[in-house]
Amino acid sequence: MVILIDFAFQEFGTGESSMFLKEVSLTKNYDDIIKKIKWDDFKNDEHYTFNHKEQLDTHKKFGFDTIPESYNKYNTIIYQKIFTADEIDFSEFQEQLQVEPVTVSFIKMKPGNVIPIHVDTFYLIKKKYPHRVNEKIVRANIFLDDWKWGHFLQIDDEIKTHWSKNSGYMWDEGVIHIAANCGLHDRYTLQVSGFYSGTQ
Ligand SMILES: O=C(O)CCC(=O)C(=O)O
Ligand SMILES: [Fe+2]
Repeated sequence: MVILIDFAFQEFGTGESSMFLKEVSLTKNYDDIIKKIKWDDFKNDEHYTFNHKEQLDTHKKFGFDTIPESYNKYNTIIYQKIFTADEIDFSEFQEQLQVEPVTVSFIKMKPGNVIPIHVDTFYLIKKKYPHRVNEKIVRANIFLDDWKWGHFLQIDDEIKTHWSKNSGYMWDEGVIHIAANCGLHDRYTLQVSGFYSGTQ
């Protein structure tokens, strides 16, 4: 077991040079948008099943040849509303995050659910823009509420808690992460994925 942890640390430890990770924040309040969404229409209990294959390599790095079967469609449910540019102001993301958004979404995670260990592969972005795959592709993941007990985000080997509403992190495909709601309240996040135009 110790050997596995060591291995994981070497692969994904903070010294990993290909890892792009920074703290980010937004100023707009999204409460009204959250309230208006008919969340039940956006239930996705196949998110993890769908991602199984592409995350196998991630899991192998931690010593698992398969993804543990105890993850299933009952404990990996997310509600994900994807926005078009008509529905939400994309210019904020360009100005405040220096990201040219390709996909923007809100995720609601009810208590008792997790998004197991994974990396974001940006598969759809790469497919849509094959001539831009050499550009820096990132995801900003912003908390839409103040931290509540039992709400976690693990990035690499650090567990993040006690966050403030509208703060978050931006990462690239080299950054392994986990989201979990072991609390009593719904957990809300915003994802902005696209091309990073910042300098650092
Ligand atoms: O909700 C979160 O904190 C993380 C979401 C995530 O990992 C993703 O959308 O790829
Ligand atoms: Fe992710």
